[in-house]
Amino acid sequence: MTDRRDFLKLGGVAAAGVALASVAGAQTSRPVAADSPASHSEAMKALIPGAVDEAGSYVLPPLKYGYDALEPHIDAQTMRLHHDKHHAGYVKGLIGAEEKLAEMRASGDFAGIDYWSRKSAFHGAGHFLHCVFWDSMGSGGGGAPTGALAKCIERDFGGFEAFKAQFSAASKGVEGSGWGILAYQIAGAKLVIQQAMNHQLLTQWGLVPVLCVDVWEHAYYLHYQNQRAAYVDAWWNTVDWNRVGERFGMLEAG
Ligand code: MN3
Repeated sequence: MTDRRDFLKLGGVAAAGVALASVAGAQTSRPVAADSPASHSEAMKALIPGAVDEAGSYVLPPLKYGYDALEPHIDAQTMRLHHDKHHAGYVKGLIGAEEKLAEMRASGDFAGIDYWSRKSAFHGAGHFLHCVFWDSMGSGGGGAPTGALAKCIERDFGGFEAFKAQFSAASKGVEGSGWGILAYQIAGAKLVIQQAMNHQLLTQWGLVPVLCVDVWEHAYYLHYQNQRAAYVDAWWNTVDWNRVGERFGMLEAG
């Protein structure tokens, strides 16, 4: 019991330190390993843009464009509900799951481990994918990628049209709620397309999402009703290939 109290006390001190650093306006209050340059840490964080604040706490990143910026392809009301309510719910859920896991470690009582591990995976994957989703879109989007990303798509899928056909088919075909995801596979240093059910099921390990489309009904039902395919076809017009290419460039450089 003494060990546990000491642990909690230490944890409290560490938490207070982080809070004080945040109040003082420190750029980075999360310690960085001595052999890990801060620039590397920032680059890694940028892969899932806006997912955490300067203190390393999960936050809902603001949209970088207006709610109506993606019209007529994605309507403003859908964007407002999707971002402000649905995505916010995943952030709250992830924070709550991690708090519960910390409570379990502190108490030594892991009776709820299955439930809270599942919640952590669900809400965490949901939070991270939405960060990439918002960041990959913009007004005046569409077209095709250029540069290194275009070359990699050519190499790994046999051309942009073949890639687009597979990505569209995968996204339209997700059973129930989920995502179509273009991801960088670390093991093979190549691009792969995945179907995720919910946010976290059916994907390989060691993938970093580069571009993804949300095919949960909350992403399209107000405007497209049951026509998911029409939504996916229209969604291509929102893709900000410059941003997607920048994200791919960070991975390729790593
Ligand atoms: Mn969603």
